[in-house]
Amino acid sequence: MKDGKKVVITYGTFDLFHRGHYNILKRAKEYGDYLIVGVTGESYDIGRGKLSVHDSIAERINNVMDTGLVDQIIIEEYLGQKIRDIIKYNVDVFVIGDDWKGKFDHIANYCELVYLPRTKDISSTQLRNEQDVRYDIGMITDREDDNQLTREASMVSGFSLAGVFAEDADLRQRVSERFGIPGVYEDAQSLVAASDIVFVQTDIPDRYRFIKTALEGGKHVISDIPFSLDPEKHRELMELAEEKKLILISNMKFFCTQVFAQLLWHIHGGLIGDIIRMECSISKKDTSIDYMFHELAAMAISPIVKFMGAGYNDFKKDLVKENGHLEFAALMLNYPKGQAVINVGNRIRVENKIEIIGTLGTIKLDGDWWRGNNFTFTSIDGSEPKQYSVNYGGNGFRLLIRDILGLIRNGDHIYKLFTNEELLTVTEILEKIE
Ligand code: C2G
Repeated sequence: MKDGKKVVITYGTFDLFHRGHYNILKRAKEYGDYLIVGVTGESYDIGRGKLSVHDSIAERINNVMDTGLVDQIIIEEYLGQKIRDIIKYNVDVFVIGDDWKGKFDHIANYCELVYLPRTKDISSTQLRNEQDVRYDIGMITDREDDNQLTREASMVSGFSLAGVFAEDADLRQRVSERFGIPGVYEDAQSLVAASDIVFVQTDIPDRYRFIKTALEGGKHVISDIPFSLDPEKHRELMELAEEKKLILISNMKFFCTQVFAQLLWHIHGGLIGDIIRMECSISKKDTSIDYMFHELAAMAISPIVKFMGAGYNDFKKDLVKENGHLEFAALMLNYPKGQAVINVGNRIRVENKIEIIGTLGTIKLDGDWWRGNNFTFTSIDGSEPKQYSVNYGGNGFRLLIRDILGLIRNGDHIYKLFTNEELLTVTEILEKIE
């Protein structure tokens, strides 16, 4: 395609298509004869932290097409694709809004570069904020070191921070000031009343009662795991959430990642065959708190239960204690067809990893596997190992919030990717450790 025509290209998400989008397409077209528009793909947007896109890619493409200004649509799938597109489509002019001024200057090495002024007083973000029902998240905490809620909040539109409650009055004040959380509440009930979703971030012994308070107050709950060390209490919370049709979701961001979805597909889709052995290891240094051990263990047992199920035949453990404190545990679960090994180190270092050996291939996640950034698949057919990686930015809390908003908007309360039944199995295994 060229035939003496001057080719112009521009890019965008074009969510909730508005006059700002129309204007830039119209002015872009004036720079040439043939207009190509790169519409961002969903993975690409997630990768660059745009998690709140409303319209599907099909809707966004249709809206761009309906302007009648566009000659060709392409999908932008990865960072850096623009240069390849400019060469591939023999582009003469690259046009983009001046909100990107300075960021794309290197494009001038490949074609003419034009920054056009943005249309004032309109944006997709503003439209999303006007359209979306907002949900308030309140935090019940007993620590001030972890700021995942406020840090990640701004990445997903549709929710805001309701406030904070901590039993220690000084602490709640400090957390509010330090992280800019607006409301400070003097009791858990008032915080619950002011929230739509309650994030329980306390040590294990306090979780059960705070989760219960939130559910009894009719609010959705996010909590670190385990919810309780007592499976009966876990069950009680689960039943309460079910009865009230409320979301009770674990703060296991791993299950919200694309990497996890791909793993699930490989494993449950039979691509690695039957699992012969799965090993999951985790350790953190400087964890002086005793129940941190159970927290780490719960994290490491969760993927085992997810991929291998609850149907194990027997359980073995090997524990190392120092002055009565659990420092290391190797847990072994024998399944009818395979074996799972879980290594948990508290202060004692074990290499963080997940390794899944199947009859047809092996999957490995090295390092901080719970972040769900990458894995390697090696087939027994001798072909080159395949690397899968996805970057989403942040620690994943934004992905969890996105999934919760999805559930709420669909009028659903069950998180199918990791259910509370599955987590109950994890709690039951934890109970066997000591
Ligand atoms: N735009 C505009 N005026 C507005 C809003 C947006 O001129 N009020 C322009 C933007 O500057 C951009 C285009 O419309 O050139 C599409 O905007 P978005 O959908 O917000 O896309 P964006 O995130 O800017 O993606 O690879 C993607 C591109 O880098 C741009």
